[in-house]
Amino acid sequence: MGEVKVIEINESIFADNDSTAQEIKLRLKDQGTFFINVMSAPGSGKTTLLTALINRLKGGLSIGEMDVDIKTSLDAQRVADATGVQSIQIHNGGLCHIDADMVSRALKEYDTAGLDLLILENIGNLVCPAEFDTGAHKNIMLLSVPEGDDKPLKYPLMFSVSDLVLITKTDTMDFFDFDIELAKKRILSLNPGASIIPVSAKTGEGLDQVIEWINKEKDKTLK
Ligand SMILES: Nc1nc2c(ncn2[C@@H]2O[C@H](COP(=O)(O)OP(=O)(O)O)[C@@H](O)[C@H]2O)c(=O)[nH]1
Ligand SMILES: [Mg+2]
Repeated sequence: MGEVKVIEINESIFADNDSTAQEIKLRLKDQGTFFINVMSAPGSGKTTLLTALINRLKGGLSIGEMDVDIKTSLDAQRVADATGVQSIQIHNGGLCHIDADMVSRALKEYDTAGLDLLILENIGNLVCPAEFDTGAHKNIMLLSVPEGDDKPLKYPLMFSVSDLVLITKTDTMDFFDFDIELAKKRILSLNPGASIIPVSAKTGEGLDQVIEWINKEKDKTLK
């Protein structure tokens, strides 16, 4: 079992989140690291999907992962064990978000030099994480089929700040009244520029498209 480093990061005392976020974006861009922030409600499939994506991407890219949770190192350990990439666990002192200053402090203890791709699995929550720029170049969110197609109406900010919305667990579509066209319409009415990809970590549906999106956005960001 790989050993996972745990970093305790408590609430930021700095109000100026956006300038810290800009510094992170520039610093990582300068060193050639594309940084993505992955958000969703608990249980919508972040760790499972990231593990599947990292296993497909790691042949061509050097990848690092950071997991934020209130307690346990379970997710970082799952990713490290299933992919072999370096994964660290951030404990954020019980908050429902992670902000740019907290990311910046975590990055002081995580040597990201040489990484092509850095992935942040944010804390499971559809409200707080959307309010804080983490310094990631792009935001990705997951909406799983069992959560329902009304979530864009209930949590509009999360859908508005996400560059890519993944509709996950599409293999369960037959068991839920999830109208995918209505979900897409609701997402696009909040965020006309969003990319939307239906995926299933179970069947592999959509994974190639997600990888294509990541590679394209990485090249655009780092050029
Ligand atoms: N049917 C199905 N279940 C999934 C899929 N992805 C994840 N799950 C299950 O959903 C649960 C939560 O997944 P997890 O990756 O821990 O979600 P997280 O809390 O967002 O990181 C687990 O029981 C997974 O096995 C999927 O594509 N299809
Ligand atoms: Mg998880």
